[in-house]
Amino acid sequence: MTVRSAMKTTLGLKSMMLGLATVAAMGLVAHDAVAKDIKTRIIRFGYGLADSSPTGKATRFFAEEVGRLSDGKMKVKTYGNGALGSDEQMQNALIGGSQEMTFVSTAPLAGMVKEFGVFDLPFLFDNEKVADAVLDGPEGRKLLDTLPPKGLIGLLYWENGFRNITNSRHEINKASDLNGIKLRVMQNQVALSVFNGLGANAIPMPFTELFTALETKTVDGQENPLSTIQTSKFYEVQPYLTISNHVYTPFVLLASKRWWDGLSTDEQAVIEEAAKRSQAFQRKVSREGDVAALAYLKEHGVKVSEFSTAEKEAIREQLEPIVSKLKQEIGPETVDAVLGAAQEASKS
Ligand code: TK8
Repeated sequence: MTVRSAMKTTLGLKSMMLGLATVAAMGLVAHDAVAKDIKTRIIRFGYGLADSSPTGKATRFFAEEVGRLSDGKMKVKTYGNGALGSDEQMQNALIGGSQEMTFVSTAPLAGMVKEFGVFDLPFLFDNEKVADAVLDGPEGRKLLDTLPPKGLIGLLYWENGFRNITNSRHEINKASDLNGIKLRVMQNQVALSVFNGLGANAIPMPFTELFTALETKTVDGQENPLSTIQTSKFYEVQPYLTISNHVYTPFVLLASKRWWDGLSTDEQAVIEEAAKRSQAFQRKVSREGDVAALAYLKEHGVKVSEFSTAEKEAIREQLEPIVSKLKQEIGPETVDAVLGAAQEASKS
């Protein structure tokens, strides 16, 4: 064998070895990637608001924190715009274990735990500071602790916010202007009773059906925080807005208990820490979003009116008999405890 051909043979052997090593390495990488993918825990997080809503942004913030805190081992996939269903449907999906996380308004939770209906009582909280103090305090925690037996983990509260009325019929400057208005309300008895008590024709409906119902005039109006009125585009079919701030609705950040119980303590700690870090961010963008939304709605031709302080006082009096009846249905101890905590927080 000449030197030249020997060299050729050696080179051939080397490139074959190199090829084999590359294939093996690729196999390892592929195996590792597959293994990593199997090891990566995927968390399906659905919600009803628009992706562009402040709370949509907060959900992505939460997802980033989970990825960071778990070194990529836990991945939150977010699905906004009601893609995974209404609040009620997602609550049931978590209970069944076919979805891992969501945030829902407390109103749909009242269908499972009647005490959550306390948050649909009008003028419960004077401002966000009072709301934060009550929700993050013992009374808020007591309500979250009612959820595990129902198959849900209530991690903590986010903010939906102070609700305002929109409609397509005429200006609403006082409660009596609600007479004959077909008003969509969230699906619980308290919201229904309050608006029927004010003279509206209250129609309970899932949030996912609301825009179409407004567009087709199946309902004349609805009530939601300003950033929702903007980002869910209700203003496109609702020329009249009344700043009423009649109810403060919390969101509850929920996890499926069936899923949660299968997590390691480290994984649970990641979710809890990410939830804590996202709460301050969510409340901040929620409040900034409401201020920006009011300017946006005015710029887009929405006619804005407002309930005066005297009108709000008159509404409180008008609703007094209904509220005292609802208090018995919700649970008088809970109502008194939450009211007491709100009065305490208002003093500081
Ligand atoms: C969004 C709902 C919404 C609520 C409603 O999923 O139903 O009107 O205010 O924010 O939870």
